[in-house]
Amino acid sequence: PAGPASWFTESRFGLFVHFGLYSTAARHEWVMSRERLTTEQYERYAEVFDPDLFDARAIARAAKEAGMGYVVLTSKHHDGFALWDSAVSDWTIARTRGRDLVAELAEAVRAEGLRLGLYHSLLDWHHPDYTVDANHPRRDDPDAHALNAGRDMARYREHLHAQVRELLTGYGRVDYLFFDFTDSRDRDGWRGKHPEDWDAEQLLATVRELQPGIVVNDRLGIPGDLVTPEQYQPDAPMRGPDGEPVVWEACQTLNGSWGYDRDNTDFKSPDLLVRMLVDTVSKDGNLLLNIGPDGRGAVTPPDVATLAAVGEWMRLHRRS
Ligand code: FUL
Repeated sequence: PAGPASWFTESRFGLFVHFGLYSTAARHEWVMSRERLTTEQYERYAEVFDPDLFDARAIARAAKEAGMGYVVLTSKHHDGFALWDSAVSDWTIARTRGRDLVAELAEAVRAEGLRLGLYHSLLDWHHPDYTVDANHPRRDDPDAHALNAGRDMARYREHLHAQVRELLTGYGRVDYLFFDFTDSRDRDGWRGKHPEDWDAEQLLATVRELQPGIVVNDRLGIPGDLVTPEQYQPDAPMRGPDGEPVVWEACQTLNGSWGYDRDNTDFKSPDLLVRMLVDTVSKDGNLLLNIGPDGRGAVTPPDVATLAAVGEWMRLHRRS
């Protein structure tokens, strides 16, 4: 695979935005799995989810002012809910509210001269063909194993490929794609998911064909352009299997949760975050720092304040 474009390693600092139906529930983006919610229970949130305060321009501006070079939005998280106008699904914000947040963000980041990234979940707890596994909300159902008999990953795979194709053909240049994730562990009597479940090689080839310059992570379960340590700082520049340097990007939360988690106020201080940024850059990595807008799409006051404080440091100390 082609190495990542230099814009990526040069910009060093990006904004991750976890936003979706789970933001309305306001108790972590894994709420559907953690609380074993049924599809019917979870669908209730779609009735009230209205991102009336989601302001892509404000988000792009905040990223720019924080000294970041790119913004990565969750086009779809593990709950399967699409933030764009997907033609192959009714489980979308376009269907419920007539919005296309990917289009809104694409326009906004370009207006700020930033690069556009998408996070796209391989897991899909809402799709009827996605098989139950150890992460799935239905895993504790007495009839869960029987459920899988009627589920067909080949059909889900078609849906996944079709949606990725939409994202990479409908929004102009997409600079970065964060697939998430391949958990191959067989656990608690459940088969894990494997690169073949996504037809990872074919999916990656399609991605590169549709967006030749794109930077793709390694969470399809096959090598990509970069590795993505999650919620930890590597103790040295990261290396590949033969000791060669690799491109890496640490993704970090502000409070341990990616999606809006109303009662979790255990925030990292701007001082700590600046140290993490310096630590990352000193080891040749990128830092992808996350915010979780609330159920209406507003960037919360602590997140606004944190980005502003880090931006202030960047203004005084960055050299490019
Ligand atoms: C993980 C996901 O399960 C989390 O919810 C989050 O999106 C993180 C960045 O990746 O694998």
